[in-house]
Amino acid sequence: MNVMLPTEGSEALKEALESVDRILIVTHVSPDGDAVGSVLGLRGILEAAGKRAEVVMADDIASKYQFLIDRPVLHVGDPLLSSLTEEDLFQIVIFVDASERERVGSVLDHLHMLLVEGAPEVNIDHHISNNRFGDIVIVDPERASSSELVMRVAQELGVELTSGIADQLFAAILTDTGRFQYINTDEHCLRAAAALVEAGADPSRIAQRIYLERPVLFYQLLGHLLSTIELYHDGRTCVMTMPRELVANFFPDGSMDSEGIVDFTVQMENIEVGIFIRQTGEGVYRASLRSRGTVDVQRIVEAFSGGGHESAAGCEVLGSQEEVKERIVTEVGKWLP
Ligand SMILES: [Mn+2]
Repeated sequence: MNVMLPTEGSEALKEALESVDRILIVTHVSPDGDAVGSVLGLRGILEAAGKRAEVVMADDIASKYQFLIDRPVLHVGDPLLSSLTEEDLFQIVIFVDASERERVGSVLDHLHMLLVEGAPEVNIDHHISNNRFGDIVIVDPERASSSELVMRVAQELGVELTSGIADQLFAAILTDTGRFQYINTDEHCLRAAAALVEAGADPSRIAQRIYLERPVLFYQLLGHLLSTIELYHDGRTCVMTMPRELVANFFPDGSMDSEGIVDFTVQMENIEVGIFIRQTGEGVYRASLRSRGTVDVQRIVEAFSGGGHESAAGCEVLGSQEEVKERIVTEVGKWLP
């Protein structure tokens, strides 16, 4: 099949969806709350519109988001996927919350086996760094989360949100705005959140499941991490580091979830930029940056080929811990007012 494609917007998507029955949904590696909530919500919306939709991911969904899963997602190599017949192949693929195709990781290499030839690619995202790949592009960097764009799709299709879908989409907004605290928190995402609560989302339950059920060990480790805090640039830049050996002491099974730790680096007086550096491999470090608003950290990580948003961004840097720290701190210094 060959869908003729207008290029921009949810109307184009609606048109394309009219001629397909089987839809594949993919998102970025290490899926965060926005990725998980948005793909699950989108799957539910498409199913409500009478389509068959499946989510395929490179990585597992973190345990704190698993309460959002109404039906399992698929992974590359799942028997169900390797046994697809010609008639089962997906007719369109929707990338969600991925600033470029490569962000979906190993799923990308398998797409050709899952899709009919010429299947259009849809790009739904809110990263300013999105490279506008795909045949149908629904990219709006003004939105705080991808889930708000998924809500637009629901509207376009005339699908009414169930409380389950509302929970998924609410979790996405909640996490991508840092619980409505990051500078991307605006009237649009708050209105979207209100609409989701009206549709049955339960904000308190969602927040409790995501933020208030971390293992005690996490907080014991956090105590050590807080003591690694160093300040630079007259106390306007905060750096926290997480050595791999320390993590291994507390979580020898590798189940450590470091999401959200970076937020502690911007919770002190006078801080403009917070940096959290963790080792991910031999001589490989992952840095997460947060801004309180005066500095655009997505511009800072560009120097290291990273990506993200104005107030939250990340990158990978090679070297020793000291070298990595120094390079990033120096780069931050160039952008501080
Ligand atoms: Mn997002």
